[in-house]
Order: sequence, then structure tokens, then C-alpha cells
Amino acid sequence: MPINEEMVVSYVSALRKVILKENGGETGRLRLNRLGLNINKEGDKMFRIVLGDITKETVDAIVNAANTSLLGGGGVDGAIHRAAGPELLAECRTIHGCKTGQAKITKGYRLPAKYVIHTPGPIWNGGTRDEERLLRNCYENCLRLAAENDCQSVAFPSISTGVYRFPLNRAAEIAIRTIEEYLSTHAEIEQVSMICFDGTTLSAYQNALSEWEANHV
Ligand code: AR6
Repeated sequence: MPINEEMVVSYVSALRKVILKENGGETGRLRLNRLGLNINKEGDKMFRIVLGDITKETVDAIVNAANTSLLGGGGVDGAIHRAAGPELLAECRTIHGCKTGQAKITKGYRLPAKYVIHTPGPIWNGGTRDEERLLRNCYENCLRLAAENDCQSVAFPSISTGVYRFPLNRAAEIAIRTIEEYLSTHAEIEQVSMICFDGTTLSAYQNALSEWEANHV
């Protein structure tokens, strides 16, 4: 039988899980690097950074950069509610909001994604209100909730960098570091995507990933 890319990716993914499980977290990751099996890089199957519209992503869960009411809004939140249909808002009404940095899950309804994980990011206030820690919490809590719900693929938008005005490069650095650290210590999630809506956002996340890799490989 001819070997195709999907077969290689699924083999590498299974092997990665075994190595992470046997060696635990960071040690496992370093071994993967040495073996040339670190598929956790931009453009490959483990961690993608792409230009796109998150409502079109066929993944187990997409993340919504929501507000604490969880009752919809503009930006990516508005786009997700429009694409999911009114059933999403109806379910959101039953879950009574969410604190900044925390996350709650609903079904995806008319979206190609099975679930939506809603997380209110911090509103930037010059860095005086613990915004960096809260943004880190958003990424961590979304990944944890995704794993608890057996999601293997998760797509994130650039949380807080639109209406909430979090400085883009700092937000990208926090997002990349948090996702990379989570993936290096947890094997359940196989693919994380950062879906960037414009070229400036895409460059910021690509640069943050290059910088992170330069310091960690
Ligand atoms: N797919 C991917 N990314 C998108 C999409 C899309 N369809 N649409 C916009 N973005 P924002 P925030 C990008 O403002 O800063 C809402 O009203 C956008 O270009 O949506 O966390 C909520 O209800 C930017 O890069 O979220 C809250 O009140 C990124 O998503 C508030 O905005 C985040 O921009 C949350 O503000």
C-alpha cells in the first residue's frame, strides 16, 4: 500500500503520545525533537497558524473571544453567533455568563465545529489589571475544557486583540507560550490552530512562534 501524508501524520501522532506518556512533559518533548518527531511547528499538523475565518473551521472545538455575559457581541463573537444560529444564544442564556479568563462550553449547532468554547479575554488597561495572567488563563482553561470534552482539535482566534485592545505582539507571545507549554505536557489534544483574521495578526503569531522555537529547541 502506498504511504501517504495522512498515514505518516497519524503514525507520528501516535508515537508522540507514547513518548510523552512514557517520558512525561518537557523531557518527552525534547526526545521528540532529537528524534526529529517534533511535529509541533507552524504549517504542520500539530500547531497551525493560518489566515482564515474561524467559523469555517472543521475542528472539534472553536474558541470564542466572548464577553462575560456570553450573550453575543461584535467581532469574532458576532460572527460565531451568526454562523451557529439562534440555538447558540439560547444555550448561552442557560449558562449564566463567565468570568474573565475562565471558559464555558456549548454545542456548535450550525457550525462545522462540534463545540464552541467561550472565554472572555481581559480588556487591556495598560497592564495594570493583571491582563497578562488573565490572557494566559483563557488559553489554558480553553485547552483544559477541550481535553475534558474529548476534543482532539481546537481552533483559537486572537483573544483580546480586537475590541479589547490587548497589544498584539504581547498577546501573541503569551498565546504561543501557553499553547506550547500545554501541548508539551498533555497528549490528549492533537491539533491546535491559531486562526488569524488579517495579515498583521498572522505575522505577529508567526514571529512569536519563531521566537519561541529559537529559545526552546
Ligand atoms: N475568525 C477569526 N478571527 C476573527 C473573526 C473570524 N471570523 N472575526 C474577527 N476576528 P474581537 P476581543 C478577529 O474584537 O478583542 C466582542 O464584541 C479580530 O480581527 O472579536 O477579545 C465580544 O462580545 C481580532 O484579531 O475580540 C467582546 O465584547 C480577534 O478576532 C469583545 O468583542 C479578536 O477580536 C471581545 O474583544
